[in-house]
Amino acid sequence: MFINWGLGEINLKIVYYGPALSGKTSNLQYIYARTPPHLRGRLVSLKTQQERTLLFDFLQLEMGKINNLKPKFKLYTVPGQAYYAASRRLILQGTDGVVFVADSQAGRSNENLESWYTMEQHLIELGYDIRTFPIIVQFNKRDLPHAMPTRDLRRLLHIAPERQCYEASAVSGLGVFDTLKAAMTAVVGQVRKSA
Ligand SMILES: Nc1nc2c(ncn2[C@@H]2O[C@H](COP(=O)(O)OP(=O)(O)OP(=O)(O)O)[C@@H](O)[C@H]2O)c(=O)[nH]1
Ligand SMILES: [Mg+2]
Repeated sequence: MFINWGLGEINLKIVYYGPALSGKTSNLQYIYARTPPHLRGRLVSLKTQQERTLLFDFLQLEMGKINNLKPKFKLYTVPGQAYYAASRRLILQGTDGVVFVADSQAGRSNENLESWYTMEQHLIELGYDIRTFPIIVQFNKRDLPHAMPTRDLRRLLHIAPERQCYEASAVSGLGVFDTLKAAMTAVVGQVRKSA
């Protein structure tokens, strides 16, 4: 979080994290396409020729005022491919919340699990208390025939029963804004608590 008192702005960072090809970039692309231009900046995507995220995607959104401060949400994605671990850790630095985008396909269990644990590891190393830190879980690719039942996904990732998870299909947009709203609410709630 960064407050610019001069401009009356509060900057909040949310990182979309998850395994390779789970749909992180697709979330940001859908949000960008469906947000009125005066509320959003450019979608910046640093990507490979094969449309894979190389470093990150970035999108800034503006919202109504909170306590007389105008919130600006900076949304980032991490690159999911295994060898970009250092970039993922770097991008998590200073974040106010995370959206974990899991791939619902049964064949992606190991990748989901590995990504979940390395995310927790990075957050702990960066000094976050993962028991209270806002982590919103999205089960993406619900439209695919081999999507696992959500209760199995919850069990796989050891997700506590009280944690709400969002089903999504990022290409069609199903659940994308529900996930985003939950993340924004959680992040703002956390800031209010610490203020
Ligand atoms: N059927 C289906 N395909 C999806 C969905 N979300 C994303 N995809 C597809 O999955 C592929 C990967 O999506 P991306 O959004 O680029 O995935 P990513 O998580 O950003 O991948 P990395 O940048 O490599 O980490 C693309 O071909 C998307 O069109 C979904 O909900 N359903
Ligand atoms: Mg990507």
